[in-house]
Amino acid sequence: MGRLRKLLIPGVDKKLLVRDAVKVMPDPTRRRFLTTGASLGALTLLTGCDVLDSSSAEEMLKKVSKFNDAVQAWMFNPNALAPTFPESMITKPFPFNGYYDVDDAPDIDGKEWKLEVRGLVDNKKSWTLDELYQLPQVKQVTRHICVEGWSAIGSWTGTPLRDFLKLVGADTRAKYVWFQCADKDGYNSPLDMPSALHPQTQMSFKFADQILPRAYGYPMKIRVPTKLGFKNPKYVISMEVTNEYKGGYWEDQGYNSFSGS
Ligand SMILES: Nc1nc2c(c(=O)[nH]1)N[C@H]1C(S)=C(S)[C@@H](COP(=O)(O)O)O[C@H]1N2
Ligand SMILES: [Mo]
Repeated sequence: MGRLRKLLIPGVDKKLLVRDAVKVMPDPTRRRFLTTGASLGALTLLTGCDVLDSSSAEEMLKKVSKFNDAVQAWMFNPNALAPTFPESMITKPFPFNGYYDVDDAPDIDGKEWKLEVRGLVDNKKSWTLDELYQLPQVKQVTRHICVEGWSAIGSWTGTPLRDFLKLVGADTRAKYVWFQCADKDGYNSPLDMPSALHPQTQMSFKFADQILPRAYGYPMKIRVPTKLGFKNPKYVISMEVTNEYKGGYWEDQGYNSFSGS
């Protein structure tokens, strides 16, 4: 009781909120939530509530206590679609996030940049940006959710990753697609193959109809709307199809690699 009272005052204690959410969750969901990381971001993903203020924290707890089979289906079904939104709901300005300030973000020359494709693929070629821009693209307005508990709606345009994997002859029975990025101290992230083949997972080249700005990952990011933000690598320089779990920047610091639907 003391804990709950502590939560309901303004200024939400995020750690306590996750603990309380776990407590009020119906049982099968609770076990699965715990095995997939039990993060504030996952709660945001599942309830649609941002919890940076106390009224939405209360709202979140209410929703969590009513979790049912539908929520579970969304959380554990690799084919479930992430919600899409009208363009009028796009968050402006869209936040930048990285483990450094925006001034230290990679400053990539698009003429020099190449995407290296390696591992279990028939065609181990490096792709120039011009070549990638020739591929068919689609636009999606989806919600980006950071593990820290904030979220924002944005519009990303690019090529479905599954189309690209098909084009390069990837062995889609492999376990992962592993991405490496250009950040100065490195950034990488493994994506499980079902999520890589998810129809909404995208190699994004544009944000809000403009060439992807430097802040958001120029020249290419991998947009995975069914996963938390840290599973959406920006400034990607290589992708490797592999059966080996190679770890990732945040995954190695204890964040659950599944982190999403
Ligand atoms: N290369 C790279 N990708 C990254 C990160 C990063 O630091 N470096 N941060 C991740 C995290 S935690 C988030 S929330 C999103 C932020 O994306 P945005 O700047 O487009 O909002 O990028 C993800 N991808
Ligand atoms: Mo994040």
